[in-house]
Amino acid sequence: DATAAATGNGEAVVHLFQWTWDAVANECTDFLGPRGFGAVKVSPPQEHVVIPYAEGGNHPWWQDYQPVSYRIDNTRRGTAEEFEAMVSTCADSGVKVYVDAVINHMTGDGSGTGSAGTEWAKYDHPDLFGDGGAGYDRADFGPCYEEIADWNDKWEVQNCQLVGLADLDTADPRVRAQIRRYLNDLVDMGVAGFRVDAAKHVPEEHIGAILSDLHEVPVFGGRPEIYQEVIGDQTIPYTAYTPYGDVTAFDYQRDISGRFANGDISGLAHLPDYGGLSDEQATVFIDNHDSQRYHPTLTFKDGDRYYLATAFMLAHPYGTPVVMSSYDFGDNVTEGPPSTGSEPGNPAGWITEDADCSDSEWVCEHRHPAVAGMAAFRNATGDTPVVQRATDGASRLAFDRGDRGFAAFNASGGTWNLTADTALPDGSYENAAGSGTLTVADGRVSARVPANGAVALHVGGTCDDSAECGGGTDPG
Ligand code: ARE
Ligand code: CA
Repeated sequence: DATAAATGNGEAVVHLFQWTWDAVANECTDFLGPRGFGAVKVSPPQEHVVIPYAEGGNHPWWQDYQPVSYRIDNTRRGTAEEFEAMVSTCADSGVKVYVDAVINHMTGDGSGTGSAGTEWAKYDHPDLFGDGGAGYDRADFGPCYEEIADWNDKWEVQNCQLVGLADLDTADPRVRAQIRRYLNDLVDMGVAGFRVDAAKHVPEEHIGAILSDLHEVPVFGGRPEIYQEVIGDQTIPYTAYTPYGDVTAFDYQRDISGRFANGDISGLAHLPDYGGLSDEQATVFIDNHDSQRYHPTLTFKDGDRYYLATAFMLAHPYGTPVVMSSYDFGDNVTEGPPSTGSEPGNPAGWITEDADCSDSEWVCEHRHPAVAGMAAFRNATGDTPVVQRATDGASRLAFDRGDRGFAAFNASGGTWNLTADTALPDGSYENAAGSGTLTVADGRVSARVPANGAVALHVGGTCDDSAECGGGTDPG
């Protein structure tokens, strides 16, 4: 594929939520690698609780977030062999695998048998690596054994229990060593990064200690990429965690998704450091697997406007972008986390079958025509600065990315007939955020930007004289 040859793989991440390892591997080969996406974030790979579900025998997605052990040999998404094959297949396509690392806690109340067959109780996880050599017992949890009650009390938020999940004593060197062993085992398999789940609930200096000597990533080299899930507030700011890796910019998520939902985007050429997070420190996203259920400002259910926001995220240099890729969970939206067994309308089978983007249950936001070409745009534009070129009312915005790219966003219901200056070299360019060809002549571009759509042109996306533009691209 010419696109891959032209651009290589960059920083854009796709979260293939709940996809099986086999399906992720196929997507790396068929789509993510060739399109220049740099990484895929996968669901937590460790052994998890098995929660009986409503009729139909299905299980809720959130059982993944209750570790029983650090074995990866049997989760809802596949075997250890399939996991390792996925990591190497993705690397062959230049795509890094990022793991969702659940390190703050283990299971909730009760007891049972985990997905790989390990017996567990809330404060008893006797066999962490499947070799009988290490376990957690009550002394490895705490110091608080109650649920977080006062969210304005930093000590409670970090040491008590998030939704009743047994909170690990991450001050304890033995606990740190077990977590580090889990992460390093993954790195040794080729895992190149981690989303640290519930990082806000682990004291920041403990995160620093746990991550301090992670192994070098095979194939790609360097330390694993880290992004920490922190929903910052006055009690615990995002910036508490910046010494240890990137941090999820929920303030960006709320602002950008809200503005695209409201058609209020003309001021977005230059973005603030959301929550105090610099461009280099922020992980950005339009929605994630929690927000799309609990606070759904803008999701795939909103159609074109959602994809427009995602294209904007990929076109604008602020932060490291994560594209959400979902399964259709119907009308199942709640105001807060669901209680056990309370999620109706999540049909059996959806979250364990291999994903296939021709199957409507897997939404595959990352393959949408407004999104699919935008990793290549991001790769082509690199760190070049944003130069605003046009606005029209509150809902329309166009900017250059240095002399590497030009993009226009139209969050209104009518076509935007736009003529603007651009530093992009004269020539004919494929629209990376839609279809068709646009011409830059005498330093100006004219475009009909569709209602609730975008155009995005970049160097390397130039139409070859002989080739039909709209299919492939000419790397020359
Ligand atoms: C489930 C049941 C619970 C039950 C528990 C234990 O739903 O009723 O008590 O199990 O038996 C996911 C689900 C949870 C689920 C959990 C474990 O969302 O419903 O609990 O898995 O199976 C806070 C945290 C943030 C967290 C969000 C959800 O700070 O870290 O809450 N997000 C991550 C993941 C989740 C995951 C977990 C953490 C746990 O992304 O998917 O939970 O591993 C304000 C605060 C925020 C707070 C937010 C909650 O904004 O500032 O800090 O986020 O409200 O909306
Ligand atoms: Ca904790």
